[in-house]
Amino acid sequence: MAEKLKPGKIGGALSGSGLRFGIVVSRFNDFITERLLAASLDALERAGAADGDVDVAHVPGAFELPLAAKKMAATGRYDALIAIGCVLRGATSHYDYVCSETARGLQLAQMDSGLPIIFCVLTCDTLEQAIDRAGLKSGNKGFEAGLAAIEMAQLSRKLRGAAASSSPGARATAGSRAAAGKARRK
Ligand code: INI
Repeated sequence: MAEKLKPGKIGGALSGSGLRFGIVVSRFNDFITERLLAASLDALERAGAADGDVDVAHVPGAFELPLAAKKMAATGRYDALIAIGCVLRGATSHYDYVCSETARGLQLAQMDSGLPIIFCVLTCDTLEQAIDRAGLKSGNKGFEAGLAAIEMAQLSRKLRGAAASSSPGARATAGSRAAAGKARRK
């Protein structure tokens, strides 16, 4: 066990103030998705996000979430996105295609854009399981998604700042600033 090493910690604070969020919500199973949306908005509001800094777009079903999220990311307006959906298993394999392509598409959109896209898509065998995750026995996954969006937006800002200050150009500028300071002090 390491005893002396104190690693630098880079964390995302849970403050939504000054950050902009986009939420894309599927209308399919809206009995569930609107509850997830309400809880996400609640988390953002409690953490200090302002009215004009949160936009909500609706799409027909979970399968449409990735394209809408990708287009929202391309606007450059947001610090993080939340994708909300609910896929319920039916009698055919349709469920598997919708689940896997939605997850894959959202991950691709996130990796291509570099913008955090929080995966708030319930994939349940039964309606009861979905209800449990939208405000009943298992809490509300929408609220958790709101917190995750804030944390990832903050962390991304910090990492962008860290990258900018450790780039060769920034190091050179910092180096010449230090040299100029030394020269002035001489
Ligand atoms: N979309 C969902 O969001 N949840 C589902 O449970 C679902 N099922 O079961 O079919 C669903 N299907 C629609 C799909 O997401 C697309 O909207 C549709 O195929 C049009 O592209």
